[in-house]
Amino acid sequence: MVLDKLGSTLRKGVTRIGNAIFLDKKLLDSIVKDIQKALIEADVDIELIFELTQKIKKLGLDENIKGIDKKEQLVTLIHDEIMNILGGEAKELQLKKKTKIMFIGLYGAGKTTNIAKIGFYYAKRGRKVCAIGLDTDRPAAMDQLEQMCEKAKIPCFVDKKEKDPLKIYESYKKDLDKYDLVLVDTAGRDGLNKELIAQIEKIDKKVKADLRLLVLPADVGQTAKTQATEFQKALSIDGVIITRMDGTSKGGGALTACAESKAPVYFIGVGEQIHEIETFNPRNFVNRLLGMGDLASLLEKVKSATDEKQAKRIEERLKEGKFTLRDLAGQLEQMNQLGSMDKLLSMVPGMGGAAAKIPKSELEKQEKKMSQWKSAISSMTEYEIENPESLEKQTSRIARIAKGSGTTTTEIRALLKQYKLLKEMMNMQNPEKLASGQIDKKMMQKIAKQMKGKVKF
Ligand SMILES: Nc1nc2c(ncn2[C@@H]2O[C@H](COP(=O)(O)OP(=O)(O)OP(=O)(O)O)[C@@H](O)[C@H]2O)c(=O)[nH]1
Ligand SMILES: [Mg+2]
Repeated sequence: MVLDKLGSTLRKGVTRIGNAIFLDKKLLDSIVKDIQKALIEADVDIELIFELTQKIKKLGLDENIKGIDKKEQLVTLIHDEIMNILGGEAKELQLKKKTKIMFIGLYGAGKTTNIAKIGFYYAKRGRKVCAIGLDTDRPAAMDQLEQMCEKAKIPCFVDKKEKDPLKIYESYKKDLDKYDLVLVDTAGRDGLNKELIAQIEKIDKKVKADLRLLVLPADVGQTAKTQATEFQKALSIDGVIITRMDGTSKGGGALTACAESKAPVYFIGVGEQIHEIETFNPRNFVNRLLGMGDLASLLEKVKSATDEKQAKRIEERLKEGKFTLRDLAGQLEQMNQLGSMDKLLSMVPGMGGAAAKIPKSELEKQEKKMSQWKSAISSMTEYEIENPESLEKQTSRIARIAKGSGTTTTEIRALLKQYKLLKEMMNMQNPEKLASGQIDKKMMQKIAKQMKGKVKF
């Protein structure tokens, strides 16, 4: 997927918001910092990033909004703001029954390739498409268009000898009338200069294109703003195709820059193959970046990851400095609802990073162990649950619990060991520090090591 780094950071941010027990300033700062870094890497304008993250912080720190409401509003804000900087609500490219599209852009932007891609795209959707080559500047331009159109299986009109694009057009005019979508290839330049403007205007006077689409490569990043604005001023373009989104991390910059210069992006190129083109719609794009079909299902996920009562309870427990097997069981329960071990780890502030380093097979093994531990806990007496230390060296009690829960004494001991470790962790941290995700590094390493199975249970 394009912009996958930005996507994974945003998904992580949203997940951390959903899973957070304490959504405080430190946690928020750390999420905002990650989002900022990812947006900078995607080459998004620093001012846009600043505005966006200020909004997240302002809402995040608003004392009047609490709990799940705040989580929902934050996720909605991130979703909507990213969608807005990508261009907001957008319409699909509207084609008339008969449409001529002229492709405009600098050298190597992707005009010729995208004529074939878009031709292929619309031909598949039932349009009668053809292409015409009017790039008489570059020697191999006609051959390239021919080859590309052959791949797309669309007819293509070229003249390898004629040097006047207007004459080429005139000679095929009657043929072109038979098609309902005509794609016009034009020559590029190193930069937008008077000569290119004059040439395009001259061709367009003849062709009378319904749409002029600017082709921009994604690797220009946010400088796309200058290009889009200049082309818009000089040639009144109707929209943009951003190509090579697959080969750069700067695509975010190109997309947001076009949105800023009010040039709608209609398509993005995501690979060299003929079918590797996608219609661009900011809403769908952001939904995909966030890893969800739509905002509603994203919010649903955030809601189901939130157990307000559980969070309150743990918060109180931590403040009291208490942590019993019941709390551990509660966490296991919540983890089971969420469905995976890494969620449990990310619920413990500061543990998200450790979870990411654990291989999946190991997590599955741990999940199985967790379910055994859960049945072990349910075979204990109230007193044992509240005071797990009382079980230490009590071989007969441990054997009873093992038997009652269909596990082994080794597993019960492992559970007690894990509990001790977690308790140690809780005790070592003051609650504020823990809430902000500042878990002692050594302790985190110790837990991560155990989870990795280096310490045998
Ligand atoms: N990876 C990748 N490569 C692309 C994409 N779109 C175009 N390209 C490549 O970009 C290069 C330039 O594309 P062209 O279509 O020749 O560009 P042009 O604008 O017609 O260039 P000129 O005719 O020289 O002005 C080619 O090697 C294409 O294969 C894309 O979406 N992804
Ligand atoms: Mg070309």
